[in-house]
Amino acid sequence: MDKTHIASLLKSCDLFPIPQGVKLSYGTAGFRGDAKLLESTVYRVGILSALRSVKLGSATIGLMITASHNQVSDNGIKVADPSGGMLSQEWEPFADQIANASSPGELVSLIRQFMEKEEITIGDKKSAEVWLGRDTRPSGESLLRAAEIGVSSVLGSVAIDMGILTTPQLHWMVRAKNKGLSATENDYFENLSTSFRCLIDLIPVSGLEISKLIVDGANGVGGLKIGELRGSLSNLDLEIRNTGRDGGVLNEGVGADFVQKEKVVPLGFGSNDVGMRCASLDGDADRLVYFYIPSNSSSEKVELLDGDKILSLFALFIKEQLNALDDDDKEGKHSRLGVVQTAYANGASTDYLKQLGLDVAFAKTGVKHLHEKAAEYDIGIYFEANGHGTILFSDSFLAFLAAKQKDLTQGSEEHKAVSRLVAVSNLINQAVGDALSGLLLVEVILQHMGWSVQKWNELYKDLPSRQIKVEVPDRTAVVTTSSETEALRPLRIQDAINAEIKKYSRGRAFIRPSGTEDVVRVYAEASTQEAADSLAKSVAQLVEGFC
Ligand code: G16
Repeated sequence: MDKTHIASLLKSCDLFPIPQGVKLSYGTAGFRGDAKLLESTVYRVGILSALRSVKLGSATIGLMITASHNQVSDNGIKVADPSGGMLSQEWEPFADQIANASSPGELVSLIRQFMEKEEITIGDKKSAEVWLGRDTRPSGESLLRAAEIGVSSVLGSVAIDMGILTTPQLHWMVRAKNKGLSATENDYFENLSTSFRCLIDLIPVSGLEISKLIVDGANGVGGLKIGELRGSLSNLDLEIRNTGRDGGVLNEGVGADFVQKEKVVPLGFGSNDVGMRCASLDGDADRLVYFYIPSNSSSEKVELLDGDKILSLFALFIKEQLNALDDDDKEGKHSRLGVVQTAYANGASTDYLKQLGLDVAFAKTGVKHLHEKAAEYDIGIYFEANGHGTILFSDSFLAFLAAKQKDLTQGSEEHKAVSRLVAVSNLINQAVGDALSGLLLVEVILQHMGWSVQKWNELYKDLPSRQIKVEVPDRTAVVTTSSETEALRPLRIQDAINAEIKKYSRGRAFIRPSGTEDVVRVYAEASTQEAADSLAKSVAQLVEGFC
């Protein structure tokens, strides 16, 4: 970096003083926190993403301004790598360091050291491109400006504002752009509607009656975007509620996180919707859960079909298509199907997936961990119970499918199965979990099977579970094993948790510090709802006592 460049960096840095007494860390999904405290962080992540683009030969990097499921006054920032996946974990410590640098001088010196280590050189030519997106939070616009200034303060870097998007849209566009494909929002919509149509055309029985799906848009960007997409979809009867246009507050009593954690009816839904198939998106539309209000329900309770049930439906469908391939291919190296879950997966779902004969792997919470694991398979399906997940197809398996599609006789059962797999690989967002593409795949599979939401729910019966969040002075006091199923710190808390678990039939519980909110999360499972509630409560009390 020459003197002029350093001077310009110091000048722009002065515009965004770091808030006092705040320690930031690049968590499960980037930086999150009170939007009022984030300008300096976002500006600095702008610099990081420009450097990342230079390092990777001017590949396009994505920067998404969102705090997803968090309350509306929060915001956050996450970086999408050229593959469309999350920022390489190797760069996370640098993100932490620069976000916490206490003065412009320290920031510049950290950047210089890092550039030297990573052998990054910047010149006059255009050498970096960063695409910026934001959700509908009111704080998004000014934070986006801070990110732009951060990007532009690295010589030769260009920031492009892509407007209001869902997180998965930006990831998809970044991936497409770096593959040399056309990558506008229209391309994204067209890709979804074309591949959805293709799967609909491959449904064995035609002329089925299509029942209505009611979507809860969490008063966020997902409801708006699915509204834009609706016009180009046939064979889908959609009603969208909680679009944010009717005065509702983002994520407040609505959305996938609320419905999945509380298992109650979101605002805008009620007794008129009993038995209807309903879906909830989260604040930036990267999570999806389904639910219905049972007919015998006297309370607000819903029957929840969470990420585990979506995963099971996808696995069943993909397996059915693989079974239709001839024997050589089924046994061959190309048909390795695996699924990935986290410690939050309901025990009953894991049992079910194993009964299907699937290879079930586990990863830490956070899609970045599950994605990495799923990429080890020819077809890797990953889902967190909270509804965040997708399906990955390896390049070699896609090449194998393309060759098969050419060779097989059109209209044969095998050709149809191969065509379905190809269409799924186009429909599903392979960059990251995407509520919109996930929802379309669920809908087409239900039509393919001729199933109602109730029938789908019968795949297996969830073990009763409960999740609680506990506010503590310092959530980093809780340190877990890599599988997150045991707490290493505070010392002796795990022994106390184990003693509680022993009191319950089929009891299971764990704690972990949230990566997106200032809380410690408690998960408990047991043979009855009362027992799961009581186990969760006693573990939460232990957290309060120990932390
Ligand atoms: C983010 C991640 C998810 C993860 C969730 C957990 O979700 O993208 O993979 O499951 O955080 O958050 P925590 O660490 O607080 O439990 P989102 O939808 O908020 O981006």
